[in-house]
Amino acid sequence: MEKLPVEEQPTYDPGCYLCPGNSRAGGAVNPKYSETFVFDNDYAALRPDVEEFEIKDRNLIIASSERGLCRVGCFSPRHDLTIARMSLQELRLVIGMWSTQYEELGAMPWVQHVQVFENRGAMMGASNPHPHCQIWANEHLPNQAAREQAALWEYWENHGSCLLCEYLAMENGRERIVCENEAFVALVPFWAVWPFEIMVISKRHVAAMSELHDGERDLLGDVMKQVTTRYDNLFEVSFPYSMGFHQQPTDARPHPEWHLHAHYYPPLLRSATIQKFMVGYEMLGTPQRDITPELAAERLRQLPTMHYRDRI
Ligand code: H2U
Repeated sequence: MEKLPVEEQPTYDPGCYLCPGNSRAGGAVNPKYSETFVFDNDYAALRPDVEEFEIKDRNLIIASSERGLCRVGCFSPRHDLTIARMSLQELRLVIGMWSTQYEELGAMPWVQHVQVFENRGAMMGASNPHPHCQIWANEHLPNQAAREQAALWEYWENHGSCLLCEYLAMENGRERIVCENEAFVALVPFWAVWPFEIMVISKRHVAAMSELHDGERDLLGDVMKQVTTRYDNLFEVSFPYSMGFHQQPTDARPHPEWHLHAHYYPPLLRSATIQKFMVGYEMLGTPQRDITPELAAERLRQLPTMHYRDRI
């Protein structure tokens, strides 16, 4: 159980491109924001004005252009905070920002999918400890969303009910649940491949964050704080992960099959420095688990709900 020294961050870092009042690449200057702040990514991977093209070479080499928009969202003006260490009031603003972005980008006639995600920690490629997320809006569904869409739709067609509602009912009271509140459940899914992978699923059948009422938004903040606090407490380190929300496509069609959820994919396995690598057999064969989902859930469940850095 190696432990890392606590990495203290200043509340404001003059060299940080996300702190209020600081400059970013290309000369833009952040406003002196006091709550959340969203801007167009200065190195956007997707652009709205890309020229349309298609490549189809003997059905083996196939590609087409993709229009899109990339944004960055700051959770707080404070450089030193993380979701686990933010108050429920502060998290309410973050969830409001995600919901507004989903609605605003999704309302563009050509945008079919909005992906909100957070890379947390250098191990997951985050460029900066300042609490932030990315938001990508696409002209087409990306692969993961398309696979989920197909599975949810097939289940809906065959059973006349929602796959995730049924799954949640099956998991109720069982050993893969990590924590829950009145509106959300956090569990290690039966099919998890990352050691401490978690899925957060809304109890009510809603397809997007924008359908949540105020009380449910607060409960989303609560469950996210519970999950990330347990993560941090596991190895007493600011736990790295990539997480993101899956919400219904914004293609202006009804999606009764869709069910709002978030995936957390953390890389750590045994300590603050021992990480799970998806290599060898995983790359060439299939992913395999080091610990069972039930054991992972039990370990996370048994951790204190108070953040280790707040303990005296
Ligand atoms: P990540 O930490 O998940 O990499 O997100 C930060 C994003 O911020 C990243 O996509 C962008 C990078 O392109 N960025 C700017 O938009 N402006 C900057 O001045 C630096 C980084």
